[in-house]
Amino acid sequence: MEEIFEAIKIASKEIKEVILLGDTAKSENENSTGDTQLKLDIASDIIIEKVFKRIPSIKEIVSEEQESIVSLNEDGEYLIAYDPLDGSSLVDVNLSVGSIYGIYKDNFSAKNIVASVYVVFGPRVEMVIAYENKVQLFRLSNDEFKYVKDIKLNDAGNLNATGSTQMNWTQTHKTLVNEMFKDGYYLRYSGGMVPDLHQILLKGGGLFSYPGTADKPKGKLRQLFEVFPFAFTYKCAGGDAIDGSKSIFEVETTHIHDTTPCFFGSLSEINRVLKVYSNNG
Ligand code: P6P
Repeated sequence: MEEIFEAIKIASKEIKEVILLGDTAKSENENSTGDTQLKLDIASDIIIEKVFKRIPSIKEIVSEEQESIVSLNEDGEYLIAYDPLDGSSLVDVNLSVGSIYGIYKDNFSAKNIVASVYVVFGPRVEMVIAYENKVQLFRLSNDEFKYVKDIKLNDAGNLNATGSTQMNWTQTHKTLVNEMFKDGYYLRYSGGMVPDLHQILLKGGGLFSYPGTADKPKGKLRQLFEVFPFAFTYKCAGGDAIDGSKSIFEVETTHIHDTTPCFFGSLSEINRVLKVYSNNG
């Protein structure tokens, strides 16, 4: 497992340079979920696949930017699903973006995730590893990722990251969000999943929601590449993640690019979601 973390560090240093110098124009391609790919997405994907190909313990990889699974080593132990540069269009407006990695055993499913890593490319480059019930923060300094601290969520926080378009929210979701703001929560939402979830973790608590909506009943965020890795991180940090009614770890995957409604947070906020969503049907 350590060799995978080291490979992600190597890839992240290269991706940092691509972000600084790279071409942020749109490519001619679309990914498997219809998003127009930026040249940054494709460049980041190539960097990550290149470093993963050198690791014998990796059996398969699948990228959000590619249609299908890539087999690497028949006797490999781990399967990795990754989003090479989530929110990449935010680079154009100089906001933070990130890479997300879910590391699985046996098959790509919520119950089989064994580690997660994400990297935030912002004013600083930071990497968070969730493994063996620990969440550890590393920061890039003088070309080396240095350990900073362990991350733990409090029971409750005061940040509220409200994803998707409000006009498409259900009445239940509107009730949840409005009640939180009435209780004094602060709106903190950049449109980048990685920095938005990173902020809640570092500030000790709150809620990030990307619910099912009228236009996207199954949500927008992808199970394998985005939701399961962050659910694992939040769980290891003492919080939790649900789809509105049940644990994210009970969500079934039928296709590698499936999405799911998702709520990540400290325990108090997750319990609030369960209460509002169960009371309002
Ligand atoms: P919306 C970025 O495109 C992304 O996939 C996530 O990083 C982010 O949380 C979400 O979409 C933002 O979506 O609909 O709120 O703009």
